Amino acid sequence: MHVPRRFFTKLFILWLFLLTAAAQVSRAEDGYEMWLRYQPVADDRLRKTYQQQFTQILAEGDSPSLSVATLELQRGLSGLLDKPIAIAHKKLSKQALVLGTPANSPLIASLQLDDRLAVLGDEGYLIERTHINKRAVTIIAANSDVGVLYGSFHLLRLLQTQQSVEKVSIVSAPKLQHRVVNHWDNVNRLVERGYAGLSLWDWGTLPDYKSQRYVDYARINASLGINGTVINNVNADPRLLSDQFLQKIAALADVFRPYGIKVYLSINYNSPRAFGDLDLADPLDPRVQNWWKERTKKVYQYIPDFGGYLVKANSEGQPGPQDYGRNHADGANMLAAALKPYGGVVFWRAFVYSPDIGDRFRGSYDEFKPLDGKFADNVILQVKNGPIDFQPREPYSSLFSAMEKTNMMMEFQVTQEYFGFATHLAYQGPLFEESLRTETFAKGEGSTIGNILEGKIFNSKRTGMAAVINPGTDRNWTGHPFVQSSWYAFGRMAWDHTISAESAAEEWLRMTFSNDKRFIEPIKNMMMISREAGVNYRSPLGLTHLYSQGDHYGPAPWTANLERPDWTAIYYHRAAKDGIGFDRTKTGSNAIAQYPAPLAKLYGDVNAVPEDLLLWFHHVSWDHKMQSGRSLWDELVHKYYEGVEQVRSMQSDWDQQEQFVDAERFAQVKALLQVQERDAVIWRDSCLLYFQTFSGKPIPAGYEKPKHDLDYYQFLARTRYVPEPWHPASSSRVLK
Ligand code: BDP
Repeated sequence: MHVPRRFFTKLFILWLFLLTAAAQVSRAEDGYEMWLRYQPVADDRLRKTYQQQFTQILAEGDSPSLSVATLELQRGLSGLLDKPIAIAHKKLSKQALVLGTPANSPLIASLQLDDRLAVLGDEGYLIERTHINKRAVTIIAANSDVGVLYGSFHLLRLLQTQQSVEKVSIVSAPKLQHRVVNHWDNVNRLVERGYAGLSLWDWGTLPDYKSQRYVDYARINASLGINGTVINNVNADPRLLSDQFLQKIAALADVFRPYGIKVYLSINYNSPRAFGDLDLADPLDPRVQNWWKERTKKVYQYIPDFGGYLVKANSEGQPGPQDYGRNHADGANMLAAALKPYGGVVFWRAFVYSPDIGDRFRGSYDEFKPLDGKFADNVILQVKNGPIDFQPREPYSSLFSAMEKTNMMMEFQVTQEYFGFATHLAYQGPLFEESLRTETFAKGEGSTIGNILEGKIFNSKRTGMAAVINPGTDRNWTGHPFVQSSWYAFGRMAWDHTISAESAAEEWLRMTFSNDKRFIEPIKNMMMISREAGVNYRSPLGLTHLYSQGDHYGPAPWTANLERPDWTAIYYHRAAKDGIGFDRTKTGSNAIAQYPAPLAKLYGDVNAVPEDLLLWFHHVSWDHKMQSGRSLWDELVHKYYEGVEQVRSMQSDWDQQEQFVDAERFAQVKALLQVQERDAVIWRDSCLLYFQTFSGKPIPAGYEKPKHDLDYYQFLARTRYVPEPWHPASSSRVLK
């Protein structure tokens, strides 16, 4: 049969067409854009409505923040609407988007919004449809240009998540003042607990070269309303306070300033000694006080809007006021006095646990409670979520309900130090939500952690929330693409602590991947179970810290005999023939007494305590009867197996999403989930086989058998690969 040549030509053209189409569909995305992708709105009808509503961006004023807001809107709208959109500074056209403050925009001023704006403070904004000069417009108005920027990101988020904005009317203001990210970056660019490449800050080329990454980093944070960044590790290198470094840091501050982000520094308490200027760092010594005044003055010469200092003192070997027989308040207040003339603040960390305290849980309360009311008003105590550390589940730190006369802020961890690093998928939104919604009964009902942070319960003057984040030089910033989602949830909840983990997850998914319902529903559920899965296969029912020293990746519940007992795993689980768990009731360490009475009562009652905290507070027998009717041992087995099954269900949820996700991110997440499943099995088997040596009970019928014996898992733990590219900077370095 003769086939005409034309046929082959057509076939070739068709092949070319299909190839290009396929390339478009699966356009590789590497996650760099995070949630600011601004892809064309897929729903045609909606895109057209948006096109009609936004024909022009009109910004009358002129300031760095306003101009980054305008450019972001232009970039966002042009992408989402799939058509170029013009910026104007004077002439108003129909269906314009008008932005500004009454002070810099006569058009906004003409709307007489003063009363409504008055309650929104420096950072709030309103977005609405209205008319100016009889023309229908959408406005973003605020008291400050940064407020306008936040409003711009909010509007873009509405479009990115495909909300109808024809009748938009939004009023928003942050509930907390200091919304801060913490970097644990060392000067040598290794990031403590980072797992996503090297530090973002390229000290070698700063201040001359300002990488685009710094700008994009600022955009990402500003899109959430984050207004502060502590750029270096709490295990701080004193060199950052030197002139050389301050020049470099000033360059970063210049990049961040238009985005409303202030720079803060972690300081080393020994700095006056490290610089070789003094031979002591006693906060009550006038020479030391003067040293800090002078250095701080220098800092402000370089960075006029510098935020302040974050301090880890007398904690895990770091220097501090106690080295001179002084207390934390003496230490913090001395720095506060140096910062005060410039409006700076001290974030003083409460993460302390002295080696001779019997129960580490009690540590920070016992040290700080006696100092309540003694801190200067520009000091904020930065308290970790849990009384121990950033464990997968902890009860809240008892300081939150106890420090009535002290400003306090929350410290969360977005980087997954205890959640499988950048390998496991563990959305932290549910953890943040659980913590923020915890009822403490500090002043009766409604005394949730969120309300305490907001200042509503103790009338605190300064409020805030911080998170340790991990972005590094990895293209997608965070290593695992889903670590981005925890950063996102943190930022949203720092703005408004009542935002739910579920809605933050949904927003993030829509912006980061797809608005398709068939994708969102299963993957949102996957995210929502991921934290609990991580708890279940690691340390269910209130167990905690079953890692080996330093390596916080895999299981080593048998870890014993270290320099300090509270660095071992056996210290935490206390497994023995008679049962398991840490007795923190009256018969034990009585740490429970640090909580308000109703909670102490609840947690102290072995039959009433929420079961997910049972072994935090009680040492119970292996036969203890659980609500399910199972014995404690059987319940433990059940939970560990459930964790593994949850990971398997996460895998199958993800496997079905190929059509909605670009090839690169799809393959990466799929592969990482495979690793997670293998690790979850290792966790489960290691822990159960080890605890079995105490309980003496079998794994009930019906469960798959552990793959190996205990020896095998112990050897595995000893030979495990652990990325640990961090080494705290030397604090004893002498600079002169
Ligand atoms: C611990 C980390 C350690 C940090 C410390 C801290 O393992 O790397 O330096 O917290 O928060 O959980 O200071």
